[in-house]
Order: sequence, then structure tokens, then C-alpha cells
Amino acid sequence: MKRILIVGAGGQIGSELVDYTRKIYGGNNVIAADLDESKLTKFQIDGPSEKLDALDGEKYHEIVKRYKIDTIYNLVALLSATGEKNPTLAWKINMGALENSLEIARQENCAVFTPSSIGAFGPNTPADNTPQDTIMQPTTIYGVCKVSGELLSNYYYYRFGIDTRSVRFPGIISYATPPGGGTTDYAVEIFYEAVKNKHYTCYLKPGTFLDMMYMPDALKACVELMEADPSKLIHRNSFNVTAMSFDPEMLADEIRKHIPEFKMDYNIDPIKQKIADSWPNSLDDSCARNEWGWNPQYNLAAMTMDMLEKIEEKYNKGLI
Ligand code: AKB
Repeated sequence: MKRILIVGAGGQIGSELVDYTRKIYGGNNVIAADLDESKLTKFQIDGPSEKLDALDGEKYHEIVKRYKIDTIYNLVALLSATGEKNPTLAWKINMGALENSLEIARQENCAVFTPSSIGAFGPNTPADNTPQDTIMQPTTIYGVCKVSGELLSNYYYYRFGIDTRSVRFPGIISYATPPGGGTTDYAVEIFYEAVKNKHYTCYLKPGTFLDMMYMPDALKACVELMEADPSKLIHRNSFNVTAMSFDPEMLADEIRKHIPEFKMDYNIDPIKQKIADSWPNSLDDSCARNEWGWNPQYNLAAMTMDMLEKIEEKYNKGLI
């Protein structure tokens, strides 16, 4: 049975990945770690958790040894919009956490999963059906960290034989834990506003197409890639993955199928718009499909229906 450490467990993906992996591998085999102790309480019912600053290499290493960890999910990152507010801090956190993860993995022979992002691409990348192997010249610090992270992770594989694997996530849509500081966050916020106020002011222009994915597919991607037969992997860091591509108008129209009175207007955030304009409209994820069987379950219609159902449930219980 795997012994898993999820670093950054309190974030949007981490908070659901802990439960998902505990159901597969058993509660005691999945250790949730986060800098913010208050985010760990919910993980303490069915397994171990540790307060950890991923930049503290000594403590990180001690935890990996103590729990006999063999697989690290390194989910620590400042997202794209927050990164632009403090590029030095973004580099320090995003690269520092990765560097520690890889070095500890090298010394303790662990596999490492680190998410990359559509943010690894830039304005010179072909925007439609973006190929797996193509120009990567991002113009955000977040993207610079992601490309550097992909290269460094591949280096650890080629140089030291460390089993590093990664996917380029699109915007992740979920109802359990909100994202924070991303450019794609509008696609989550819109659902809360649609349910609560029947109105949303969008910060990206109509016609801004971006890849997106519903959380159940994102969790499936993490585990399926880490379980994939290594002899089938031609790529490692990092695979294009997507489940849908839409612009704000398409998402609003889909929501209106369930809430006909929903209205959307626009107040463009120039920084987020510039970031979104530099990213692809739609990815080609055929390498992930061919090399490890990637096959997402949720399209725009299925995701919208489930999101509205879950958020209405939270609203009716007075949780939001
Ligand atoms: C962001 O918007 O920064 C993230 C991402 C696409 O990596 N959601």
C-alpha cells in the first residue's frame, strides 16, 4: 500500500485529494500537511496530519522519514493573479516547495506529483488545440515557475531516476473549497453568485476561452497518472489535460438553463484579462489519453448541473 504525503492539503485541490486518496489507500496511509493548522482539523477524524511549511526542508524531511512516505503530492503554490502582485514571493514559495520536495524525494526515494498548469504556456504558444510539445514562453511569474518546475522535475527523473509525474491543469471548478488568487476563479465564483443573487459581474471579457475541469476529474487525473504503468509513459512533466473549453457567455448560458433569471454583466480586471489572453483557448490532451488512459467524465452541461445542485444544497443549509 502506498504511503502518501499531501503537502498544501488545505488548498482547493488538496482538501479534496486527501479524502479521495484516503478512500483508496486507507486513512492512515495518507498524511495531510499544511502551513495553516486550522485547515487540518477536518483531516484529523480519519488519518494523520502535520503542520508543515514546505520551505522548512528539515521538518519536511523528518515527516517523510517518520511516516515512511513513498509518494509526495506537492500542491503548494501561489496562483497566477496573486503571483503578479508579489513575483518574488511567488518564485520563493512555488520553487522552494518544489526544490524541497524533489531533494527529499531523491534522498528517500519517493515518487513526486506536482501540478503544472495551462499557465505554463504563453502568447507565442498556438492557442487552439495547443499541442503537448510546443513553445512555452509564459509571461507571468506563475507560468515561469511552472515551466521551470516541469524542467526541474524531468531533470530529477533523467539524472537521479526519481519518479516525477505531472499534469498541466486547466481552471479547476469545485464546490468544497474555493480557489484563491487564480485567473480562472470566475468559473467558480459565478456559481455562488448565481445561486445567492441571480447575478454575477465577470472580470474576464466575453470571448475569453479557457480550458476547465470539474474537481472529480482533477482528482482522478492525479491518482490515475501516479498509478500509470511507467513503461507506457513517453512524457512525464507535464501532460496536457482538459475536460472542456468555454468562455464566460457559454457558462452563463448553461447556468440559465437551470436559473432562467440569472444575469451577468462585466467589469474587466486588466491584469487577469491579460493573463487569460496569454493562455491557450483549448488544449490537445491526446498524449495523456494515449499514454495513461486519461478520459474525463464531466463536460460543461454535466459539471454545471452538479455544481448548481451542490451549491444550492449548501445555500439551503445556510452554509454560504
Ligand atoms: C490560475 O488561474 O492561476 C490557476 C491555473 C489555471 O493554474 N487556476
